[in-house]
Amino acid sequence: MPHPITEQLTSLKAQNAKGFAILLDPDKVEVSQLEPLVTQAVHCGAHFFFVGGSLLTNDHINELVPALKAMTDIPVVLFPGSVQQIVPSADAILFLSLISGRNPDLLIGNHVLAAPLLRKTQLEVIPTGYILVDSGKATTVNYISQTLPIPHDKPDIALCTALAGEYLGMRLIYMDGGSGAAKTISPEMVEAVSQAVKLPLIVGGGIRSANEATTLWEAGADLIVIGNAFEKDPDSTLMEEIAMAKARLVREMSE
Ligand code: 1GP
Repeated sequence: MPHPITEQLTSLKAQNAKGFAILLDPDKVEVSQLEPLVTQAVHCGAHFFFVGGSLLTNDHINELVPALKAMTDIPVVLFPGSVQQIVPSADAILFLSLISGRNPDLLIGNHVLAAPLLRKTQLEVIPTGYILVDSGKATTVNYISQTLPIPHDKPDIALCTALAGEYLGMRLIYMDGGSGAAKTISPEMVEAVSQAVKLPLIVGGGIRSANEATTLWEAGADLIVIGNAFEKDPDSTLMEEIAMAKARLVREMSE
């Protein structure tokens, strides 16, 4: 079976191309609001839509994903908080192992429940080492996962965790401060991980400006993920600023 999304992420890393994904929380985004967002995402060259949440209070995800797919060729990647968030019409699913935690359900239990459902779909399943990092306040994902995030100032723990994920056969590492994190993951930690592992590195949580995005890209993130900041201010110029910062950085790095 082909792995186009994994290949896209691998080539982002290989070419030092940098990218950004837009995280949509199906509880907060209505299908009727999608059109301007999709237009802006296409204009700004967003690489992916990530869809999901650690706690969903309705089943809007089942409408949101097909609606997105009907509007755009930007790949839609499930970022699931639970087995209920498997939507076959998406392009891929991050098969998240919460390797910073010690909750067996999030290391293997939910995966066993999801496996027979995934088998019936064409979704590209991407084994992802998911690492939560303390980023200033308790986030929903910390509470719902009942796990302890890695302390913000302990890059060595993140490095060893990511490396273990690579040795276990993960295809991606996703370092997350959690949605609405008070501060982003530190560039020191991102740099330590990016220098140790060969896998594409996704970084998210609390990114609110083009400067923060640039700092994380420079530290070694291949793809950054932004949810809250785009959600809170859909008419702002942030997405445009992020796209320009990315273009500037890629130009500087190639000179
Ligand atoms: C959360 O990484 C994502 O899982 C994005 O976080 O909503 O804070 O941008 P924000």
